[in-house]
Amino acid sequence: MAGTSAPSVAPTVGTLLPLIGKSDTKPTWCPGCGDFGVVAAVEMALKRLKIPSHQVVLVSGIGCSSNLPHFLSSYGFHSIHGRSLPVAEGIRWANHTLTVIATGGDGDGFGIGAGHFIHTMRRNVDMTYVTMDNQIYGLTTGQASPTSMMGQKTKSTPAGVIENPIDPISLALAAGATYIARAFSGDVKQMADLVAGGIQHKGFAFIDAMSPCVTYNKINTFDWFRQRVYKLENSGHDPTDIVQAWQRSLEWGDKVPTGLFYKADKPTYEDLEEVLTAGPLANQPAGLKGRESLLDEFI
Ligand SMILES: Cc1ncc(C[n+]2csc(CCOP(=O)(O)OP(=O)(O)O)c2C)c(N)n1
Ligand code: SF4
Ligand SMILES: [Mg+2]
Repeated sequence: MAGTSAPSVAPTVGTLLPLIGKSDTKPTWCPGCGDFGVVAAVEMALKRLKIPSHQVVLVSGIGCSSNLPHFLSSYGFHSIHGRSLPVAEGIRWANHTLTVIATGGDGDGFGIGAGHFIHTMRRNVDMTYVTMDNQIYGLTTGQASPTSMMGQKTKSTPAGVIENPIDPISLALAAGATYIARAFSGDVKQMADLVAGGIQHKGFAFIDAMSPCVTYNKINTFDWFRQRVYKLENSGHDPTDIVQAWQRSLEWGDKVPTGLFYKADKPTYEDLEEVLTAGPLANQPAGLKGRESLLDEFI
């Protein structure tokens, strides 16, 4: 797993602790897959913030994109399909001094994991979630996902998708995420800025990274996005105004906004959970009286 290999980055002066770098495991993604841009952006963001790699945990579900934690030198947890967020929340609550980043695909996060997505946002858990949204199930070879566009012909929809797609940005606004952004794998610098902003944000940060699947989605390609994307930061958008954020979130088609839609400062789950005021749970005494006999019984 990612955490077992030595980071390829030299320690920085001042921290004396290794920063994140590539692991010894090389990505098996198809050449040209958008996910290469996402792993590069996550690495850039963490390096820029100088967070030592042993304080970072990358958590994923299942999918091509969910292989990401293997490729960086932090701790990692490759969980099960749709469950990256509950696992990441558990890690955060066990030790809320760690930088926890959940990653995964659109199927993972907005299909099977949709319930977790909503509840993690309404709790405003202080963590970052980066979805690699290719609008398709890549790993299982090209079925429609919750973000596939109406009419798209896929392996599971030979006559075209007849369901309305989920808009992750509007969903995040409705559910209470406090940092909501869209990035594009064709602009790694902007994505790194947005991921770094999300990590620094106090609260649940969601970055929907449009990350084309070059093998199974022949519609939402790099060119499709390049012809449509424009940056919110260059358009007078005020991310503190939720009404403006709602209006921008409805734009999808001829124009696709990228950047920060919304940001708000609100108490986090960790702020409000009284038990955590005594420090990370991992450092608190377990307080299990008679645990020796319990262990005797089970070990
Ligand atoms: C409980 C469960 N249901 C279904 C699957 C099969 N499965 C694996 S990955 C996947 C979808 C992957 O799509 P996405 O999350 O968008 O990731 P991508 O491969 O596109 O990056 C599915 C349905 C599974 N592994 N576990
Ligand atoms: S199938 Fe698609 S999502 Fe999976 S690695 Fe290949 S290009 Fe990427
Ligand atoms: Mg996908």
